[in-house]
Amino acid sequence: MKRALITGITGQDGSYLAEFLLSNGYEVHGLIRRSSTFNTDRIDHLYLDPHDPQARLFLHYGDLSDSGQVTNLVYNIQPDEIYHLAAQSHVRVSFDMPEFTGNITGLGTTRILEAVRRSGIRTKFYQASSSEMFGDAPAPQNEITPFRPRSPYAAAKVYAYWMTVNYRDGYHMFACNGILFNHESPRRGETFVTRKITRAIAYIIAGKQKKLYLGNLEAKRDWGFTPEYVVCQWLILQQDKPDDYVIGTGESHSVKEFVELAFKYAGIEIEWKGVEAYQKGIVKSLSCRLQTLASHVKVGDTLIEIDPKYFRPTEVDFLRADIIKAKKNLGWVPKVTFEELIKIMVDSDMELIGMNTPGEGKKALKEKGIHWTENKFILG
Ligand code: NAP
Ligand code: F7E
Repeated sequence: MKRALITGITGQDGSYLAEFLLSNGYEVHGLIRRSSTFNTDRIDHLYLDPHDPQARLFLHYGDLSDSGQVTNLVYNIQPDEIYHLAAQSHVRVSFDMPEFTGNITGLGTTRILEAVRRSGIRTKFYQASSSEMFGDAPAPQNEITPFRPRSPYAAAKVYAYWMTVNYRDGYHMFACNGILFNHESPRRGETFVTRKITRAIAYIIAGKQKKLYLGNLEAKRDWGFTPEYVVCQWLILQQDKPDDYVIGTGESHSVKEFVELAFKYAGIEIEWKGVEAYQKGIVKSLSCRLQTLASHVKVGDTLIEIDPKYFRPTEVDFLRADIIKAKKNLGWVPKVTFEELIKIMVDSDMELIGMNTPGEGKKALKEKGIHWTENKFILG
């Protein structure tokens, strides 16, 4: 039985990766932070009491700022594979907390790499690198595109990227960077733009929220479906040689397109009025289904407004992945499309608030052999 250590197991990616590794026979260890309220929602469905002979998921307290604890854990667990996913991962927040972000998102990686080196164990190491590192480099971006980071978060990830390469070259470690473009899912944190939008739609329809306040609508991202991306994280560590890979869909869409399609799927057609960066999203028409479901929403209502507090001092305008290398070496191609991703997320947020959904998201997954039951995704 292979043994894996996941940092960031309570996050979006960590939870799907844990699910995937457990379903593939791994023993999984996760690093979690102590918090005054529960932070294990995303993995509760995987957890068994450690006394249960069936238990294969084990959680350990620790923090990326605590090198002693991290070193002890790596040494005691002796994992075959380490997936280092933990980070202060919010780009906007990194402008408010640049030093903290450098410490956790940047130096955190060095602490794990050093823990491996000092404990002398042989383990494969995965670093969660990010498309944000490309910043304003022209699209499409691939493994040889130079990094031009545009935020404290991206700068910290560039540092961690090069530390991973250095430990691979200098100490012959099996250390790899997965340079993942944005990936989303029903488990995405509520303050990232996709989830913020799909959740707001459910709340507006349920009459629990009046408006959605957003920042820059023109930014373009390459958005994929997270359960498919964690398979790549695993595939990267199963190759004969350690290497770095760009993972994305190869398609790019603006935040505005995401908003329009998500609202349309829920039954609300949006039109934009007003000046460039401060446009308002107004209800142009409503589907019959929506008129019955949410009679409080009317044609002419303003549902989306811009709040400048969500603008970033420096923005990344256009990201689109060139995934030729991943296709060739990993044999990986994403199945879930942009429109399907939106439907999956809207369905999920409507379900969470107790409403019937149009159901096309689930249908699309089923057709692709991905089973979505009780909060779990099982990749066929
Ligand atoms: P996420 O949902 O924000 O999860 C971050 C995880 O890191 C959480 O488990 C969090 O624990 C943990 N963490 C934060 N600070 C920590 C600390 N000081 N010590 C220990 N653990 C800490 O992020 P994600 O979307 O799953 O992304 C996973 C990784 O991929 C991150 O490194 C992110 O930067 C990177 N990435 C993400 C994307 C994307 O589109 N999602 C794309 C490229 C790269 P709590 O639950 O206690 O907060
Ligand atoms: O922003 C714009 C915002 O915060 C996407 C992280 O997982 O992916 C993520 O970083 C775009 C940006 O993701 C709002 O300005 C408009 O242009 O969802 P986001 P991100 O910054 O791309 C990368 C790959 C990571 O590595 C990160 O860890 O949307 N935007 N209005 C907004 N963004 C937010 N959050 N909130 C808004 O109201």
